[in-house]
Amino acid sequence: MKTALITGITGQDGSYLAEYLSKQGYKVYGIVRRSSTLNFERISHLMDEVELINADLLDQNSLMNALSVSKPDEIYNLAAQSFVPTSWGQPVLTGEFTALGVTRMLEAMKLVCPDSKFYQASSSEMFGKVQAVPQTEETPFYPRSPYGIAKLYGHWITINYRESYDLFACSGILFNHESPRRGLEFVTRKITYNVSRIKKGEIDSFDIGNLEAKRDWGFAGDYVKAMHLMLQQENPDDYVVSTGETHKVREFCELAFKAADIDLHWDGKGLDEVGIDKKTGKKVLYVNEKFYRPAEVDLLIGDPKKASTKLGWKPDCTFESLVEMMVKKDLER
Ligand code: NAP
Ligand code: F7E
Repeated sequence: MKTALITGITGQDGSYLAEYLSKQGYKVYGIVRRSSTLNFERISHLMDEVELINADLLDQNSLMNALSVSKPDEIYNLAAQSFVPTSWGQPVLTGEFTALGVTRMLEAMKLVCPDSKFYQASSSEMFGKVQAVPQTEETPFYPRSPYGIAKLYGHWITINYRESYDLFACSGILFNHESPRRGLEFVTRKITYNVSRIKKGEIDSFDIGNLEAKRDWGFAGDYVKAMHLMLQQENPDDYVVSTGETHKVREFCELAFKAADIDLHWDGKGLDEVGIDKKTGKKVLYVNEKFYRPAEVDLLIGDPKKASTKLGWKPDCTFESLVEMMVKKDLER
């Protein structure tokens, strides 16, 4: 039986990965940080299958202890401060978790279990103001937020430990991936959750930011399979994981309302733009400057060719079925 340790197991990806590895017959450990209220909603159905260890990315000894206890064949480093707007409000903390946290994990691995395999959760946010379209493993980076910059540090320190100490360390450059378990502050879940509340008559409308931003959105359940595949290869390497399609936030809104049987049309321009329910004439969506970012990433679209040819990975869930799945789950909630 193989053993895996997941940091960030209580997060969106951690929960899907734990489920997937457990189904593959792995013994799964996860690190969790202490909080005054339990935060295991996403893994509540897995509590008999995973073993949790208290540790924090800020605490080197706790990470070393987690590795000594679990003796993992594979380490998936998913823990991070992952919300981009928070990274402007808390740039130093974001650096501590999302950048230096990676070095702490790699140091712990080097000292405790150098023969383990390591996966680092890198991000398409590292491409930021994109230098090529579509983005590949060779595209130069130009991050646009403290989060993107912290991820870039995590990416390079992973490569550096691989080259310096011959560790089996891989970095997955994952483009946005979503699910019904996505945090409510991210745009996709914010939209599907609030559309479901409008449909149920709980609210009349909600506010949104930049409708023109374009993202390459996939399904988290597909993407965790790529993480696992990277650690099954003969040699460690870095891979872009994406769908190869891009869509505007505006399109996501239109499809989400449609999935709840509401036809949306737009009126006004820029900050005065509103989304209107065609049938009732009610204003259901307002653009609000508050959700604009100090520096935006306008366009992301990844080329998943390397992951497809070398890992044999491809996503199953389409953009349309992702939106429908998320709205359906929120309506059922
Ligand atoms: P998420 O839902 O925000 O989960 C983040 C996880 O990190 C949570 O389990 C959180 O624990 C944990 N964590 C945060 N700070 C920690 C600390 N100091 N010590 C220990 N654990 C800590 O993120 P996600 O969407 O699953 O993403 C997983 C990883 O992939 C992240 O590194 C993210 O930056 C990266 N990524 C995500 C995407 C995407 O589209 N989802 C794309 C590219 C890369 P609590 O529950 O205690 O807060
Ligand atoms: O924003 C625009 C916003 O917060 C997407 C993280 O998982 O993926 C995620 O980062 C876009 C941006 O995700 C609102 O301006 C408009 O252009 O859902 P998001 P993100 O910033 O792309 C990457 C790959 C990661 O690595 C990150 O960890 O949507 N947008 N209106 C809005 N965004 C939010 N949050 N809220 C709005 O109201």
